[in-house]
Amino acid sequence: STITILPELGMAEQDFVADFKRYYSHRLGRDENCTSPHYAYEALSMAISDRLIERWKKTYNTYKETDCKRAYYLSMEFLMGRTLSNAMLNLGITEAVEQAMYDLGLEMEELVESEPDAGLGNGGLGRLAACFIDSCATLRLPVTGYGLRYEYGMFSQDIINGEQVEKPDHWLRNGNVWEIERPEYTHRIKFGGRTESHIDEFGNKRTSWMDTQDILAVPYDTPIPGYRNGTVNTLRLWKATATEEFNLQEFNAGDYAESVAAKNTAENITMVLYPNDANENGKALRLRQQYLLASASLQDVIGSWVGRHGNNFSEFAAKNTFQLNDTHPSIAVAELMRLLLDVHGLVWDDAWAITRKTMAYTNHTLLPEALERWSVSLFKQLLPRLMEIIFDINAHFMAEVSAHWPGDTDRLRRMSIIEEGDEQHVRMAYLAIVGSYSVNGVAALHSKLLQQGLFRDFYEFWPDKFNNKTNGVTPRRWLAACNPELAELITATIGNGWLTDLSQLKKLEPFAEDKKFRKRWHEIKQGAKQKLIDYKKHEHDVDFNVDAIFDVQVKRVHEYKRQLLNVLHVIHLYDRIKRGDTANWTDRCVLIGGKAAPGYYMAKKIIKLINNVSNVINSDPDVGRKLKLVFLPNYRVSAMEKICPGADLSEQISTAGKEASGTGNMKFMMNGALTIGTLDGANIEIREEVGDENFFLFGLTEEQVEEMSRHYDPNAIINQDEDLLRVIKLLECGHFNQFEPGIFDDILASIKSPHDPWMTAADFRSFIDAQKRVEAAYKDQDHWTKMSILNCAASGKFSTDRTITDYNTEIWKLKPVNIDNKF
Ligand code: 26Q
Repeated sequence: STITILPELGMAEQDFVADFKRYYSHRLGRDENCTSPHYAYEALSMAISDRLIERWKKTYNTYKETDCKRAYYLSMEFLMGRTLSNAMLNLGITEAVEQAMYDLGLEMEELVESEPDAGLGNGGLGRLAACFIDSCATLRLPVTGYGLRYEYGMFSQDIINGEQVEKPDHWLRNGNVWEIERPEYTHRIKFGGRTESHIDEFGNKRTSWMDTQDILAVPYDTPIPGYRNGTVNTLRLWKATATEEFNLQEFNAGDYAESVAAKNTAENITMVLYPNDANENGKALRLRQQYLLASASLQDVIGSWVGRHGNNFSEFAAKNTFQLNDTHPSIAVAELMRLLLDVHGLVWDDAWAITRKTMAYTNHTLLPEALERWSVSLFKQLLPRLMEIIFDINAHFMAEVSAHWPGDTDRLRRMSIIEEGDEQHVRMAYLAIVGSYSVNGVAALHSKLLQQGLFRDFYEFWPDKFNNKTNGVTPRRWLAACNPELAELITATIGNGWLTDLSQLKKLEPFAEDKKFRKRWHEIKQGAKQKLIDYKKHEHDVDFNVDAIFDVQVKRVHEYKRQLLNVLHVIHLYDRIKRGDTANWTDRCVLIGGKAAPGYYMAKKIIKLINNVSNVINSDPDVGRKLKLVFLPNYRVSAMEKICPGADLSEQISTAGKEASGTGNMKFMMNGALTIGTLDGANIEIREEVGDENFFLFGLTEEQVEEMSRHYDPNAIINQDEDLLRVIKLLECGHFNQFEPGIFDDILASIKSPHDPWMTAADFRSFIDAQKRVEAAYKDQDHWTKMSILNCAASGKFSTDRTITDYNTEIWKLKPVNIDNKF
C-alpha cells in the first residue's frame, strides 16, 4: 500500500524513508553491519520528530501572537514513559511507518522496545501530569508543563533472592532524540546568602538578597503533540548547571581542579529523582530541587511577560495561571511574591493580589505523614529571602483570620503556616492554600474528606476555593496505543469519535447483548493474555494457562494499598488446595508488581513475602495450574502498557479513605477488566458508572474504618475466622520462610496490632467472599465477557480529556486555540 504522509511538508513516504536512511547512515554513522535496533529506533525517532517541529513552532508562535491566557502545570514529576508510539499515533502515521519499516526489514516492535522509559516520576502523581499534558494538547489548550530534567529517573528494580535491589536508571546514557536544549532561555537561581532592607523613596520597605551562591537552570524542551489537530505543546524540563563565574572565582585563586569539582555541587541538584512516593522530610537537596523548579519556571513566564508588557502587571493574573501538582512546587507562591516585589518593584498588596489570583493547588494525599513540612532553620539557611516572605504572608494571613474570628487563638495556632513546637516548621500545604484561588482533591471522596478533615478550618474560611477534579487517564496511550486490537474492534463498531470523546464508549453498551461481538471481544482478551504470558516467559519459567483468571495488582508497594491482603487471599487459596477443598475451582493467576521506596522497611518485607509465597506455590505439584503467583519485577509505564490489556480482574483494595483516587483502576476498566475494590478514591465513581452488578465490592467504608479504629481487635477477628486463622498459622510456622527464620515476624505483628491503621484483618472475610463471587462469575465466561464490555463502555468519564475540560472550565478558563495549519 502506498500511504502518503503529509505531502504538504515534503513528508511523502519516499521522503520519510529517505530521511530515515540519511539519519541512520549519515547522522548516526551506521550501516547494514549494525545489529542493534537502537540506532534504527533513533533514526526513526529523528525522522518523526522532524514532522513535529513545524507544528511546534507554529503553535508556539500562535500563542505568542494571540496573547491568549495560558496555564502552566508545575510538577516535580512527569512520568512520560516512551514517546515514539505516542508520537506516531497522534500524527496518524502508525500504519504507514510500520509498513515502511517492515519494507526495510525492520521489526517495529523491536525499535519501540529499545526506547528507554522516561521514568521521571514515582507513580500516580507523575503519570497524571503526563496524561494531563497529552489531553491539554488534544483539547488545543495553551498549557506548558514545567518540571525537572533528572539525569537519573526512578530506579530500576531487580529481585534477588526475593528481595528488591535498586539499580540507578541512567536513562539519558544514549542521549534523548526527543528533547531540544534551549540555552537561550537559561535563568539564574539564587541560594544561601543574606538579606538587607532599606526604605525606598516612596517609603516602601525594599529588600535585597545578596552574597548568594547562584546556579543556572537550562531548559530542555520536549514536544507534546495533540491528537491529529496540529497543536504541539511544550514540556520544559530544567537542568541545573554551574555559572561561569562560579568557576572563575576559584580559578583566579589558582584552584582550577577545585573549581571544576565544585561544578558538581550545582549539577547535583537535578541529578536524581527522589524515589519516595510519600514525604522524605527535611532533605536540603529536595528543597533545592523544588526551588529550582519554581524559580526557573516563574522567571521564564515573567521574563516573557515583561518582554511583551514591560513592568505592567495589571493583566498578569488574567493572562497566566499556575497549577501546582501537590505542594512540591508550592514555594512558587513565595517566589512569585519575591519576583514581583524585589525584581519588578511592585508593592505588597498589588503583588499579593496577583499571586492569589494566579496560583491553584491540587492535593493528592490525605495521609498526614505525607504532608510536606520544612524546618524554618533549614529554610532560612538555604532561602533566607523566601523565608522572610513566608513570615510576611503568614502575618497578613493571621490578621485576616483574627479579623474573622476575633480572639480565637486556638484557630490561629491551627491555621498558621508556621507550625510552632520544639522547632518551627513551614506547612507547605497551608502556604499553597493561602496563596491560591483554587484548591482541589482528585476524586469525590478525597475532596470531601479534605474539606471535612485535613483542611476543615480553611474550608470554613473560604468554602468557594475548594473543589473536586476526579482524575483520569489518556485514552490514546491507555487504550488506542496499548491495545490496538480492542481499539480496532471498538472503532469498527461505533466509529472513531471515542478517541477524543470517550463518553462515546457508551455506544458499546447494546453490543454486550450481541453474541458475535462478545465472541470477538473474548478472543481479543484471550489474545492479550497470551501476549502477556509470552512477554513474561522471558523472565519466568512459570507456566500459566490462558484460561485462568488473570488477577492483577500493579502499583507502588505501600501498606495502605494492602498488597498484604492480596497475599493473604493467595495463601488462603493455597490452603484450600492443600486441604482438598477444591470443588468448583476456578484457576487463577495472581500477578503483583510494584516498587517500594528504598527506605520503606515494611514495603520491602511485603515484596519478599510475595516472592517467597510465589516460590512455594509455583513449585508445588499439588497446586499445578489451579493457582500461580508471580511478582512482576520493575513495574513501570511501558510494563503497564503490556499488562493492562491482559487483565481480567483489577485489584483496588486500599483501606477506605486512604487512596486519594487511583488511576491504574481506570486503565484496567478501559481495557475491559472487572474491579474488585473497596469504597475508596475513584473506585466509588467507577462503581457508580458501571453499576454494582458489574463490580466486586467489599470492605469497610471510610466511616466504618474510622469508627472501628477506636476499638480494633484483630486478634479476636483472627480467632473467629477459621480461614484467616489457618493463613496466619501457615505464616507463623514459617511455611514460606523455612530457611529464613523470623523474617516475616514484623508483618505478622502488623496484622495483629490493634493499632494497624490499614485494618487488614478487618477486611479479610469480606475480601475472601468477594473473591468467591469473582470465581463464580468467571465460570460463566459469556456473562463475564458481557460485564467486561460494560466496564469498558462505562469508562468514558475517566478520560483526562474530561478531567482537563473540568480544570479548564472551572479553574483555568482558557480558550482553545486553533493551530491553523494545513498539515
Ligand atoms: C515528597 C517529598 C520528598 C520526596 C518525595 C515526595 C513525594 C513524591 C511523590 C510525595 C508524594 C509523591 C507522589 C504521590 C502520589 O503519586 N499520589 C497519588 O496521586 C495519584 C494522582 O492523583 C492518585 O491517584 C493516588 O491515589 C495518589 O496516591
